[in-house]
Amino acid sequence: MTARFRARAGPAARASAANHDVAITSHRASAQHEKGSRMRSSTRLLHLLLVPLALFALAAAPARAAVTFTRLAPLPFPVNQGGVDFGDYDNDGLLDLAVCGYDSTGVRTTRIFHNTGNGASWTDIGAGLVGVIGGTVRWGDYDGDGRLDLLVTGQSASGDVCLLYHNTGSGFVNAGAGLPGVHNSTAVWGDVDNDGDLDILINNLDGPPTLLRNDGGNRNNWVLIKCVGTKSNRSAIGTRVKITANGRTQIDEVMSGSSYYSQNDLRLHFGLGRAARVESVDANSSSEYGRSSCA
Ligand SMILES: [Ca+2]
Ligand SMILES: [Ca+2]
Ligand SMILES: [Ca+2]
Repeated sequence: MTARFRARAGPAARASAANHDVAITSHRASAQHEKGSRMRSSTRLLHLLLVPLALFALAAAPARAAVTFTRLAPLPFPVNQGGVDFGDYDNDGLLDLAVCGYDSTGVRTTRIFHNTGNGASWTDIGAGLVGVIGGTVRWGDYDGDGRLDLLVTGQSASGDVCLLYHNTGSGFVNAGAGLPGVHNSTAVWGDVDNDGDLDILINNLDGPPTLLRNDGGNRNNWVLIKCVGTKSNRSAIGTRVKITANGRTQIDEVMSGSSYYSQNDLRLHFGLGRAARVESVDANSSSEYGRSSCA
């Protein structure tokens, strides 16, 4: 009896791979089948009713796209007491990586890794940045020239720092912005006065925040893009926006809660250099929760 039951359970178990509800119904019907003809009749009737209902439910259910996850290569190296940020500093369409913190040998470090294989391989570009811990790294185009610059905050070997590195197109140099040092806290970008350049908000440990207005960063042209989800995810987190202006294509993504205890302005800022118009804007946000519209 048990053997027959298990034998009948086999096909039902295999059916469960296609639909869990159908498999459970079949399994229970098989167990009751051994208890008498009256029960057999009722279970047959139940089965006859439930199977068409299950098939109807299958037909009525919205189709779900198959989802797979592929493990990529490990990120370049582990850090302790640090921060991380993604940004496409060389405008090749692949998000690159900035990292700061203690490395595996206990040395303070700040590094930029070039994404050389769609996330599968990374190359340390040897940017020569000041190493920090207890802080963060932030990509942002402070001068609107179309190339992402890097803000580095935290505790260096010589004290607390907030350093702005200018992206020259062939490397990163200290912009000499004279920003106040940040101790065990963070800094973020956002255009708080809506004048087209990115300002800086520093969240100080055990002290009031410091707001630094960018004066002169909007001498180049710029565009601010706000994305809104149409169903849920109203903040459009995860939306990737691609713009092209004067033949240069840039990408950015709406990110939330990134790096160290903080997040940037949810609007995406693109510096356009001398380009007077944006030739194309593309937002990729397909999901079962709806698409995003951007303005
Ligand atoms: Ca890149
Ligand atoms: Ca720049
Ligand atoms: Ca501003």
